Amino acid sequence: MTNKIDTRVTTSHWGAFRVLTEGNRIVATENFAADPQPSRIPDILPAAVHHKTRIARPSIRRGWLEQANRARDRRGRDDYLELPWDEALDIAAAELKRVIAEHGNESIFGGSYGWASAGRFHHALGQVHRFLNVSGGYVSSLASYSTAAAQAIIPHVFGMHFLKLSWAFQNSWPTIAQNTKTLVMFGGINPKNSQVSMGGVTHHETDGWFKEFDKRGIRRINISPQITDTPAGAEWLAVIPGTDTAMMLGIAHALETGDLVERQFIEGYTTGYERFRSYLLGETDGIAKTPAWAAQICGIEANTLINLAQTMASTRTLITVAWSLQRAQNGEQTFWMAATLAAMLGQIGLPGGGIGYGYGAIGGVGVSVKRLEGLTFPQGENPVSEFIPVARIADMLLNPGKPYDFNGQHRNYPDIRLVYWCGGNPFHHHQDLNRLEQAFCQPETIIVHEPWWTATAKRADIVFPATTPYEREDIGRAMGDSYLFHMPRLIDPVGEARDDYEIFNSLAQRMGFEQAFSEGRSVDQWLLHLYEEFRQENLPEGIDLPDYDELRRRNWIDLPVRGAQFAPVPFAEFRRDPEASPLGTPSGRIEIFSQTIAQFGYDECPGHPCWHAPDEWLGADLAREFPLHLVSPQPGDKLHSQMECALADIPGARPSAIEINPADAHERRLNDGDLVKVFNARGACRARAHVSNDIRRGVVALPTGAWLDTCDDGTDTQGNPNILTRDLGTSRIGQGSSAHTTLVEIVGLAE
Ligand SMILES: Nc1nc2c(c(=O)[nH]1)N[C@H]1C(S)=C(S)[C@@H](COP(=O)(O)OP(=O)(O)OC[C@H]3O[C@@H](n4cnc5c(=O)[nH]c(N)nc54)[C@H](O)[C@@H]3O)O[C@H]1N2
Ligand SMILES: Nc1nc2c(c(=O)[nH]1)N[C@H]1C(S)=C(S)[C@@H](COP(=O)(O)OP(=O)(O)OC[C@H]3O[C@@H](n4cnc5c(=O)[nH]c(N)nc54)[C@H](O)[C@@H]3O)O[C@H]1N2
Ligand SMILES: [Mo]
Repeated sequence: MTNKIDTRVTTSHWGAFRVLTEGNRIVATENFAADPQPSRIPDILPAAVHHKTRIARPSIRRGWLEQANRARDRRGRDDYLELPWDEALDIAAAELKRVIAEHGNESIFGGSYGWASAGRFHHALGQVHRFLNVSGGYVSSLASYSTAAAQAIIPHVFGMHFLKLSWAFQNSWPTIAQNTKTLVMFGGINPKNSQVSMGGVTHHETDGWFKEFDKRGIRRINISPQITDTPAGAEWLAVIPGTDTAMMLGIAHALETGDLVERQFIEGYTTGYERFRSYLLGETDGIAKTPAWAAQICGIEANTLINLAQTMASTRTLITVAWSLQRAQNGEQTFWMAATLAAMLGQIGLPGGGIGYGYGAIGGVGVSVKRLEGLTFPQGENPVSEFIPVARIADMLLNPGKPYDFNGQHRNYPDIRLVYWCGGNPFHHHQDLNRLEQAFCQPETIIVHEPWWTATAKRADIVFPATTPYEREDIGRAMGDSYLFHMPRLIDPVGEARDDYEIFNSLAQRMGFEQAFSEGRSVDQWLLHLYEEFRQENLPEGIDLPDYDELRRRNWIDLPVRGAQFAPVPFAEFRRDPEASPLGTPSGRIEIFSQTIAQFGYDECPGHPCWHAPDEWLGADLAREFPLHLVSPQPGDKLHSQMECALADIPGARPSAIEINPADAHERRLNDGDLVKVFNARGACRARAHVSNDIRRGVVALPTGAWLDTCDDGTDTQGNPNILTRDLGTSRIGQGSSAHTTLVEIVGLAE
């Protein structure tokens, strides 16, 4: 050990940064020089990596090991025995073999949702999926918590995968700056969120682009319950949460009746407008979706909606929708209705016009970077075809065999005996955590790999301590980013932590399929192999990458894949010639009416976008008992629940702050900084009141990310909103998370 300070650059979901190490400790981090607006998330990293909540050794839950029925209901309340690696691996391998022999691989849930860490080889999800695939397969999960509803609806409307649309069919920031005159942002565009991107974002550009929009006089309209959802200077329409579809219908009505609809676009590029129009005008249900009708639902005045319709029709307008809007009941309709509104304006396919989803949600959206494929740890094929829509985890565990509908399919939940989680934190990310708690009592065995004692690790039977990216070597690269990183091993593993790869390799050895899992390669050999493959694949593209040793020496390289030529105007070819470049929908056009969806026969959707009042919103009967709408956005100071332990140590930082309007605070005799209890029929958590005019009356915002920690009466002491949220699918179309459809009440607590 020396006292010399070493510095190397690494990357992460929140971008690149320089790490200062002293011997085996990370002592500080510094900005990456080329990043115009570096994230502050790395500030907490030194404390988090060496935190006392790191899992030191393999641990097995006492009740699971010692009791005949495995004391399944003691999960979360049991203590752990620390075992030597070999013993713990023997036990885990024997248990996996037993479950496979007795119940088959279709009784193992390996969906294992989560963001894990950046790094192409050590990506925890790729590791667990490959391992379970070679073991004979597993029940997987489909889509993501982020965009499950969008992933179901967008293919019906635009005929392509939502992720393809997100990456390759969006106006780039420069195109917007040069062409857009009105930027209408449902849910805002928040630089707090574009701090991160899956795998990394090296240049944080969002704030910079908004300064540019301001300079160019682009009108910016933030439609959101929180003014802070868009950089300062935008107009704010403080919409009632869950009502954007109604608001869009009101605008659509003003377009239709004001003769502002681009009929040529509707006729040449869309199908089903007439069916939708009948609904819009109230011919089908007797309710005309007028601006006045919309106003009493969404809380924005009718005149404002009419003016907005006129502005949108008379200027180059880009409508953007935040992902959060589809993490709500019938979130599919919001995304579909936004597309319909854009189609009515007829600017889809024009530079800076049309529709865009997820700007600001993550850093990679809107950048002009060629998206390179490759550099992924191969996962192999899953011999088990069974899956669940990702957010239906508690439903699945609680209801084996029970039927449910999903995107036109009738399905049944599988009977799960063993859950394997690696790289995610369901006791942070899932809704209605009291219900998940019950669900987690069902399986015979739960295995988790984690660096930290998260709420999920504390509910597992077998816990393997995993390394963080700073304790292993990897290669970093992300979609929408031009950089390629060598991620050096900066310190030795903390405690007895091992890489996920090594853990799986040891299990595979004990289970008799080591060769199939590792292909005989060490970590170093895999890195070299994956890199060389990537290098060869890119040669014909004219991208000449240095060899691996040279990449290691240079630490990072900026690839020549950034520039306007890599960001064509979305739907321009379709607009030029819809016959020659049809969309992938049944009609080849944008489907405002979808026969496919109509045939599902779901009463929540007749086949065109429509408004249904959600079960929980400010206009619901339930609002008499629970009069505040809870939104639970992503935290600005970290990524989800990652490294929360370091933030929670800051005096006064926990429980988390809940933003509340002064009028709502006054009614409850609350002052800024007061300790409060947030509750509804599902559960309760503590929080600290942050009284602010930045949030609409009747709405409160509590970010995600606190580590669930319940006291004796079941109240979470840290401020995790998911003890309050509802665990019902968005609709039968997408079955996504509907976290934002939640009503609560707040009372002050004595300290
Ligand atoms: N109420 C509400 N809930 C939400 C949302 C919301 O808007 N509102 N948003 C949802 C969304 S969009 C998402 S994406 C989810 C996010 O939910 P998650 O993705 O589950 O959240 P993370 O905290 O990123 O969890 C990753 C876990 O992996 C661990 N980890 C990191 N690196 C490694 C590694 O190398 N190996 C192993 N084995 N583990 C590692 C981390 O310590 C962490 O515990 O939350 C969802 N939940
Ligand atoms: N710093 C940081 N950045 C992140 C993440 C993180 O954990 N930390 N997570 C990343 C991930 S996994 C994802 S999926 C994205 C998520 O990106 P988004 O889904 O876009 O972001 P959220 O922060 O969940 O929500 C954005 C805003 O939507 C508003 N909102 C909520 N409900 C409604 C509504 O009904 N109508 C309207 N108009 N507005 C509403 C809320 O005020 C909220 O602040 O963020 C990514 N970026
Ligand atoms: Mo997400």
